[in-house]
Amino acid sequence: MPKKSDASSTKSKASYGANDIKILEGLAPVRTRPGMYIGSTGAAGLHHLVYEVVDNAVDEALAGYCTKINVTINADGSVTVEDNGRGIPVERHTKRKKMSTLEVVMTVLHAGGKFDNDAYKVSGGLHGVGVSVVNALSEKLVVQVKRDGGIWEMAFSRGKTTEQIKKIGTSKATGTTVTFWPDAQIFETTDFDYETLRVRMQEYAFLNKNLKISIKDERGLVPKEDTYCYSGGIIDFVKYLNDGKELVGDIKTPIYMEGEAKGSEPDATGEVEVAMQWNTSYSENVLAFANNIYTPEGGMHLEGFRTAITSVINKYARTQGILKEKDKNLEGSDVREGLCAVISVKLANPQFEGQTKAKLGNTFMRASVLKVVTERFAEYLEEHPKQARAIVAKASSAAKARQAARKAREATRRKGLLESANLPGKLADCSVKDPAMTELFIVEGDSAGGSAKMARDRSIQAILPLRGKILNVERVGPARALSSDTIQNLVTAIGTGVGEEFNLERSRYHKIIIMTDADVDGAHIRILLLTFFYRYMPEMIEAGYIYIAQPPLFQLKPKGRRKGTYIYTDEELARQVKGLDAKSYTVQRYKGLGEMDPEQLWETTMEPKNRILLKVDIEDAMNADLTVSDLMGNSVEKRREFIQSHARDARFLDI
Ligand code: 1YM
Repeated sequence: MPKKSDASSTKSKASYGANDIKILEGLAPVRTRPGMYIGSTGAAGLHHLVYEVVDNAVDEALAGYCTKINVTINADGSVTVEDNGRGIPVERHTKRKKMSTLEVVMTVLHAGGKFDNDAYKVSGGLHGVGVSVVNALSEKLVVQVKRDGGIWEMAFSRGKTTEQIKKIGTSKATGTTVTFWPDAQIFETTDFDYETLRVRMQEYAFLNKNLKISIKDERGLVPKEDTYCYSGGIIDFVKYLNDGKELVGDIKTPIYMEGEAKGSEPDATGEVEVAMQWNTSYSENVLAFANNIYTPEGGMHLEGFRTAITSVINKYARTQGILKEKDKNLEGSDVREGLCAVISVKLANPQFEGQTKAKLGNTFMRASVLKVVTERFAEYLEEHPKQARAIVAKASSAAKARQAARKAREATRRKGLLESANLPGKLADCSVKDPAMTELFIVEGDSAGGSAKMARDRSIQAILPLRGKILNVERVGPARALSSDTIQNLVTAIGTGVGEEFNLERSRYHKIIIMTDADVDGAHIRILLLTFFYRYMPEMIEAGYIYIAQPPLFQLKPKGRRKGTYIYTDEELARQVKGLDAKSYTVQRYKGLGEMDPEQLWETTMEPKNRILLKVDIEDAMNADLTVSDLMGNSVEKRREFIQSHARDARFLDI
């Protein structure tokens, strides 16, 4: 029987019998090959220790006995995880008569009632290894259990018992508290990052409704604390992801579907939950989880979900006559345009596959998710005709845009826009043909373009002036984007093509340098260009081919001299003029590149030996996507804020 993932529902369950534990092996192998158990000994592995302990507490919540989990990064760098569940059993273990059950749980690999087939294990970290692994990899670990009216304590070092179980007090409450000091002999770093843990705790709270999770950092002068608890669970997760976005069909509350998962094998059981809501953007944001673990590579649950929504929407569109007999079916990518969804499945024996073990392999989950979503979503569409029409309309317009974009790409190819003979007239190309040596400056406006053409080293530097602003590709579909002259010129000059036809090897330059004015308009054009690259040529960013030039903001000139020093930031200017007599110098402020003569532009911004170039990189594609959508989506407020705060600073590169 699947357990409900509602942490507030308390169920009666026969209490754990100490006999249920299966004895496996000791902890020595964990210390010899830590990577096998926690993935790595870097920062990721270190944080995994916390998740492993929290997973135990979350399991207790899923079983219906725990409602609150507190995580604290202590002042000395250790971490404490506390729950208000039943407490790990402390009585003597039936098979290992000399040991308490608590000691077995802490010192024996894979020990735990959770590993029984009948008592099904729901949570469990990426490797599902349990708290004994954390013990093995900690210089010290202290566990306290409140249970049966008493408080019990035990201590360990590197997995070995250092203090036997003893009763240290009485308490009417129940729960488990684990404090551990990660072993510096094992980990490359033992410094926990609050943000990393905070984000993960918020995710746990979204995925387990009504479970209250607090996280605290007591290391700094000002302690940090955040508390999460969501009565809507993944419905609240989707609302959070869609915050500030314009919604399709006025569907203010995400569509929610749940049901049982069942396969033919006896242990193939679990549960399925999905929440989804479309926004008017062009991107897809579907997050799939299995047993509270994010599966970025997808897997069976995601496959079932995708198949279901595509077929339900097509079927509905046909029966309603929105799709005519001659019309082609809507494709998966059409129905997922603008879709934000969270899929969360919980199952007995999860199999994580793929390179990074980030893909769910249990095949029964495909059919289970397919069934739940097909039934529930079809019902939803029947019951909400207005919303259903809006969803189908969004998918149909995506299909039209897809067909138009294909035509535009074909036309691009037919016109030979990718052939160098058809390079845009505005491009002042360089003479060297080896892309590894050449650079393309994208310059705002014809006047700056003129200066740049005069200033450049024409053997290796090409100049492409852009007239006015480029389209916001976040807000128009690919058909419009690719038919714009400015974008066509850009694509042709670069030479790689876009979309399915993109080919990095055809890039005509290995440095594409965005050179815009240091004012608000310049900042705006820069972000529009970055959005274009992010959406249409992300490979160029990944290859490290996209740069931002940094022109100076000021020239500080001693009176009577022809030449002064160039200054690139406000702070630097303040530093330089401090203590100078105001009458002894002048400050020239450059508002635009056009104000510099070609010689100055060369010296300060283009000459390889002097200039400052900032490489654009996408460290975390998911965050980048959120940031770009935030900035370029519909929230005028966020965009204005951004432009104001970055107008004078070209170093906003974490986009
Ligand atoms: C801060 C970490 O480990 N909580 C926790 C663990 C257990 C129980 C309750 C528990 C489980 C069961 C019965 C059961 C564990 N028990 C075991 C084992 N928090 C934390 N809270 N009674 C208590 O699963 O039947 C392993 S974990 F094996 F002893 F049952």
